[in-house]
Amino acid sequence: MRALLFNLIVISLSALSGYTADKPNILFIVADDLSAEALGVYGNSLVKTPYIDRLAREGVTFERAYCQYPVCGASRASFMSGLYPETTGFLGNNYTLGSYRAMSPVHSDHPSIGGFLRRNGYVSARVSKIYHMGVPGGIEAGESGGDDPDSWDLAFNVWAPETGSVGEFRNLSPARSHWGSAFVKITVPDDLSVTQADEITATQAISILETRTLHRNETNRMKPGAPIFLGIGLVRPHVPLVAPKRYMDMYDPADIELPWYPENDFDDVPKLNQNKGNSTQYKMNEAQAKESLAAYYASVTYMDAQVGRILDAVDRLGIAENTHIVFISDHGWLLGEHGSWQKPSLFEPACRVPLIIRSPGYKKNAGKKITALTEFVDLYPTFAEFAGLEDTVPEAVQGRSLVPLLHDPSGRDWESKPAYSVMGNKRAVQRSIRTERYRYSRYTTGEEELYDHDNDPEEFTNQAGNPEYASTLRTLRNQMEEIQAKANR
Ligand SMILES: [Ca+2]
Repeated sequence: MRALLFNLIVISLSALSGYTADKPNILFIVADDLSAEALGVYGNSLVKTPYIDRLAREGVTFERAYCQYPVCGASRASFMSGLYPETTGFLGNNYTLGSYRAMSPVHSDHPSIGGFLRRNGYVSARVSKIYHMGVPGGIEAGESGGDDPDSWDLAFNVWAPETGSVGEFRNLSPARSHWGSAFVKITVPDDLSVTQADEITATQAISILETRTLHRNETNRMKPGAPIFLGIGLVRPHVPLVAPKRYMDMYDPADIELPWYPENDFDDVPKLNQNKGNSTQYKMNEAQAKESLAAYYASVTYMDAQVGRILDAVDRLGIAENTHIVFISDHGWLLGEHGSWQKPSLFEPACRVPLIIRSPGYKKNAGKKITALTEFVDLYPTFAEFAGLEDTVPEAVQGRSLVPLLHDPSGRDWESKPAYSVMGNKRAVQRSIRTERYRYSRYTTGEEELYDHDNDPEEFTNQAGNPEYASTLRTLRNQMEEIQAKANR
C-alpha cells in the first residue's frame, strides 16, 4: 500500500513538472574556428583526431553542412535562435539575442533552442562559449560575453590564461599584433595543461553530467530527473594556438604542405572576398605559415582529446543509450587556401562546417556520410525533434529538422535547397549560396562570384563573366533572392 501510494505521488509529481525521464539528453559540443579540412574524418591524413573520428564512426558525418555567417557571434546567435543573421539583425560579433528581442516587433518572445527546451521539461546548461565570447580576452576575464541568459538554467564561464599562459610565446604573423587574430603559438609545459580553457570546460561538463546522473535523486535541486541540454563550448583551435608541449611535438612544420593556388588567383576575386589574404593581413613567410598550421593541428588534437574525455564520461555514466551528441564548429576557416587565412570569407572552406551527430536511435547508419546540403539553422528543429517537440517548434524558426537524414542518410527524400551564408554588416550584407553544383556570391559593390564545383572544387575560376554560364547565373540570382526575402522576413 505504501509502495502504491509512493508510486502515485511520483507519477503525479512528474506529471505536474512535465518532466519525463525517458526524454533523451542532448550534448551540443561547439568547437571554435575549426575547419572541416582539419579533421581526420573529413579526409585530413596528417592531423590526429581519434575521438572526433570515433564519434563519426558511431554516428553520421555531414559532408556538406554550412554556417550562416563565418564569424563567431553571428553564427552562434543564428544556430541558437534558428533564424538567419539578417532576420536577427545579428550581423557581426557585438549584439545579443536579448538586444535583438528588445528591438524586434515580431520576435520579442522568440526563445533560443536552450530557452525552448528549458520551457519544455529540460534542464538547460552551458559551459564556456556557446554565444559569442572574445577569445582570448573574454576567456582571460572569465566573462559571459554576448550570452543569452534566457537560454540556460545554469551557465558556467571558464577563466583561463590564454595569451598569459606560462610557456614559450611566439607571434608567427609579423603584420598582426591583435591577439584575437594573430598567429600566436604558445607551447605550455605538459604539467600545466590543467590550467587551459578546454580542459577546465570538459572537466566542468563531466561534473555536470555526473551530478545529473549519479546524484539525480539525492542532490539535484534543479529540475530533479529532467533530461539535460548541455552546451559545451571549446575555444580551440581559435587563436592563440595554445597547447601542451606533447601536442605541439606531434607536428613537425617540415611535414606541413600549404595549399597550392594559382599565382593570379585573386585577379577575378572581388576585393571584399580578398580580405584575409596573407600578403596584406599576416605577412607570414613560408616557414611561419607552416609552423602556424602545425600549431593549429596541435590545438585541434588537444581539443579532440577533451572531446574524448567527454565521450568516455558518457560511457562511464551509462547514459550513451539516452544521449544525442552533436559536434560542430561555429564556422569554417581558411587554412592557407587562396593564400588566405581565418575568417570571415565567402570561400567554401570558411562557410563549410564540420557537423557530426551520434544518435542512439540510428545505429544502423553508424559511420555513414551524408552529402545532402544542410545548414546551421537546421539544428534548432533537429534538437526539438530529438526531444519529441517537433510539433511545437516556434513558427519563426527558419531551418528544418535533420532527423529524416538520420533515418535515411542517402537523402533520397530530402528536398535539396541552397545553403545560405552571409558576411558584412546591416548596411552592407555580402551574400553567398551553395547549391549541389555551384557557389554563387554577390557583393554590395555589384560584383559576383560563380564557382562550378563539378570542375573547380577549389574555387579558382570565377565564371560569373563567362557567357557559357549566363543561364546558370540567372537561376542562381533568383535562388539567392528567394532566400534573401525569407531571411529578411
Ligand atoms: Ca569562431
